[in-house]
Amino acid sequence: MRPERSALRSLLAANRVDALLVTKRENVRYVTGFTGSTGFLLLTPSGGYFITDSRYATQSELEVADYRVEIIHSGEQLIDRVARLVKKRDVGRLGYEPGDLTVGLYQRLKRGLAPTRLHGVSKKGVETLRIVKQEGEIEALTKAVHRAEQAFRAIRRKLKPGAEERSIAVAMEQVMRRRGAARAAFDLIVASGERGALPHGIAAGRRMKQRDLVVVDFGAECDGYYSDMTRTVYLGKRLTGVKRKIYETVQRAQEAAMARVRPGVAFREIDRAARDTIRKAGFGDYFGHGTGHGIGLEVHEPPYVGPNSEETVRRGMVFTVEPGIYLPGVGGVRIEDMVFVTADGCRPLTTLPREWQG
Ligand SMILES: [Mn+2]
Repeated sequence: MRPERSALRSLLAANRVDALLVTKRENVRYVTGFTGSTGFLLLTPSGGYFITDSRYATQSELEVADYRVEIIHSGEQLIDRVARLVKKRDVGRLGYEPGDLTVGLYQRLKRGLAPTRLHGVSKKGVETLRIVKQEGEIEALTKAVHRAEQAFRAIRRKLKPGAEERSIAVAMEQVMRRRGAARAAFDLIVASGERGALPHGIAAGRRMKQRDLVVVDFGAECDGYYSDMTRTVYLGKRLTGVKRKIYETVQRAQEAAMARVRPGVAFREIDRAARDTIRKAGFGDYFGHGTGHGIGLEVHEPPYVGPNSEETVRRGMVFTVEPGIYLPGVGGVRIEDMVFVTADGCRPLTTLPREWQG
């Protein structure tokens, strides 16, 4: 699953740096395979160094095959070793990740490295490589989807009047872990009744009532990769009135967005397909978030499916399509699936039915 050496060299060239300090955990994992929490990668055109502390000495020997492992001494900081390694080499311009490196570490690095120039790599960072998934990554994502879906199926019949949101969330997480997921992907959302109008209403102590719409937003982590999906269930025999209207509108918005997905299409257009459907139904003011986001080693990562996105769909990308309508005092509906871009369209990774009966 590691990126090609040539792709990494191109990354350095595109940023016009002689070396790149990778500190963001997911990026370090993506490039090196290291699954621990503490470790920096100093990437150079010919390879580079993986710097960690003694707790990870054995693990890094096992996981990090392509880089020279440097273990810091006690009392030494990772960033000091980075500075020493950079000084030993001919680095005129060193790239760093401004979205991840703390101001404190940046200042310490700058002091230790003068006259090497530091260059923040944001738009052309390791994330640009992660955006198109490789086969092994699709396998991990699919596994994460299945574990989460198993959890939803297991609790589906427990969604009924009297059930407590938090108990449902706990039960779901338990199923995921028992089936082999490392953990839930995030604080699971079980938002019933008027709480459903909070797009990120983390499960609380509310008990569900007859005729509630219940938004369940859930996901699992498997082998470092995440899943993220949402189903909305109605606790009643017949869905009528405004609740029916918002449910069917969200369904149509999602279908319209998914139908637009194919290589070469602008993400803005996919967002517009969903947004127009909702606006034309009269609920434009009640859909405040983007239509979707990439997912992989992070729950939210590029590409973003929103009105301001400048990205274009490419084969091999994986992202969510998740329009929603949130009516204060009434409740919310969101339907979220993960799709994988094929040569001429997309294939959902999620398999749960999209009906309000669940
Ligand atoms: Mn999502």
